[in-house]
Amino acid sequence: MTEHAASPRRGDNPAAHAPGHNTIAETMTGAQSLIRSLEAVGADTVFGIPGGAILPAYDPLMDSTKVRHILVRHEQGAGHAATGYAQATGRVGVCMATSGPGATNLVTPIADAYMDSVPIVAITGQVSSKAIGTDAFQEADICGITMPITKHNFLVTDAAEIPRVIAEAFHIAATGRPGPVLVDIAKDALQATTTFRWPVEPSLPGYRPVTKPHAKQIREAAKLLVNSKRPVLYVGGGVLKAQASAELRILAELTGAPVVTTLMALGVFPDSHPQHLGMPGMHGSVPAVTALQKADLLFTLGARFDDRVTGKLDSFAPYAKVVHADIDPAEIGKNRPADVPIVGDAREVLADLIVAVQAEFDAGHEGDYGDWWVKLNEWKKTYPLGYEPAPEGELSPQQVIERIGRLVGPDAIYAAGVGQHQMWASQFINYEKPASWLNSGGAGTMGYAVPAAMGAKAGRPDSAVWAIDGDGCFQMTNQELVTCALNDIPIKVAVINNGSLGMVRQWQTLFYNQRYSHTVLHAGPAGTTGGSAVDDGIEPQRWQGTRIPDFVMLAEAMGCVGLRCERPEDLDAVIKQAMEINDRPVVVDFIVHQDAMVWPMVAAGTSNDEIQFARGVRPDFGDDLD
Ligand SMILES: Cc1ncc(C[n+]2csc(CCOP(=O)(O)OP(=O)(O)O)c2C)c(N)n1
Repeated sequence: MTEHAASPRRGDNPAAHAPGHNTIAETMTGAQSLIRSLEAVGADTVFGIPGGAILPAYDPLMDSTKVRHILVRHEQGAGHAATGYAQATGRVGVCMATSGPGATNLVTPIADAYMDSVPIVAITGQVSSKAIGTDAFQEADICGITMPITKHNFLVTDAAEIPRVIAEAFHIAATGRPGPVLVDIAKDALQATTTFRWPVEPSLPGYRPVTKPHAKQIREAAKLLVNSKRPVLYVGGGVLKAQASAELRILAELTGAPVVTTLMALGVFPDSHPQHLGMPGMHGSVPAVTALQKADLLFTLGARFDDRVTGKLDSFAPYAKVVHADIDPAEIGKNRPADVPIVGDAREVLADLIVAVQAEFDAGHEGDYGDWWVKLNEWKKTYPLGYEPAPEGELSPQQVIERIGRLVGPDAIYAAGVGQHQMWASQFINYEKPASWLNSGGAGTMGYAVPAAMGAKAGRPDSAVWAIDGDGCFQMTNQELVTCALNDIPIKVAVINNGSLGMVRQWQTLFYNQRYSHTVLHAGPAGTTGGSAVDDGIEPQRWQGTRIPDFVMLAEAMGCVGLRCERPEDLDAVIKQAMEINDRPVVVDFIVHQDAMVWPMVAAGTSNDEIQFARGVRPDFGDDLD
């Protein structure tokens, strides 16, 4: 894996990776041409499962010394692994599947990557070109199906097109706003004899993402920033993807403005930095949420005013002017009008802003955020993130996650599932570095964590990779631990086992009168699975001793080490034990109490002003800034 070029990074022209730029023209099959093209663009890892239509491609894949194929257990795992690989490495992730059900199993991870702007290329086999449209065996119109969830997709029926399409697919995935690209190749195109030519000239008329921001807009933005009294740098995943954390830090420290990082941006600005207010949004910190509400300027960088951040849109940040910088012009003004729109790559935007702000300073215009910081520091002090201790003798899920973060440290990669554990992992682990936090933010895909962690570990084998998963999520994709065990991908999985679909249960507690309809996960004796109308206190006892599945046994059956931790006094020792095992994947079943809730919270559809610090506790800000 080390002796060949890495996969293309964002902005690269993949065709330029051809060795020495000497033109190659060799006769071979379309399938061989596909593998040669993947080698030429620098793809080093492909996650996939073969089947009839893609089978011709698997034959030359066997001989490739440059492309490592990892045989997953489910195509969904291949897709999330490609995403995790891409998020952890900054390179394009690749997954491969056969036609029909193989391809449709990729739909969820493709949609997921689309929502989170992750660059992946999905390659699918298609039935022979003459059979397309005949309802042939294992035929699915995967281009039609993925049209709205891919940045672009290709149907290839002519073998000669394969090198150009692969080069274009990688280029489109990685440049501009990154995203998933699907390449569907008919079986007869893979089998045909063709000429592999490289390098190829991508032919993408009309595709020219604007990366360089407009100088006038940059000057306007800098002026607004130095003239504002209550600015917030509202930072989203675009800054992470542009690999612009160094520039962000320079701008933040130059201006002294407070920073909030969204769920997709955690790690791009160190959590420990004194100017960091935390994460905004439904489960964001009180200082971050409130700072946006009270701000007079939202300085928005690579963020998209997602509804989980804005709460009720028409009451979001009512006093703020908006600077909105994004690589995708379609995002600007989509949810909130921008006073200063800036289209460009976040790294270039930030670099230009640093110069423009410095010019304002040199002209004697410096922002004074002193009064603002008095307020912000007061909120930070009064409303820190915290949690209620668990009942005596029980493990609190927040404490488990916090201790993992402390003991494992900021050099590791953490991948979360979706639910309460995801929010606690965003709140109680300190992210100090980019690409250390992977999660499914836009789609909220349960089952993301294990395969994404697998992909991250395959891409960065020297980093410790922990999946923080819920017991519900884990039951969706845990089979990829078999893949990990067989392919020397020793990830760690912390199952935060509260015996329920915790986040849904939390909403039932708060909004459905504690009627726990179908959120109890454990299968009790004599068919007590499914709906439990009220929490009568009987279910949890029945559940004791009837662990179905038993995650420790399940882990062992999949070739992993399975550990269990049930008592607070064992917590650190069990985490350390897991950290020391590096020859196999490890699963730790943390049995935590089931009634913990995620706070702070802005209930869906309500205003961010309604934020609750804890259940029924509204912060008191006074009204001096209103
Ligand atoms: C594929 C999918 N199905 C359903 C949901 C809805 N959902 C969101 S969170 C959640 C519960 C997750 O439970 P678990 O994995 O145990 O995590 P916890 O909330 O208990 O930490 C569910 C069902 C989803 N996000 N994704």
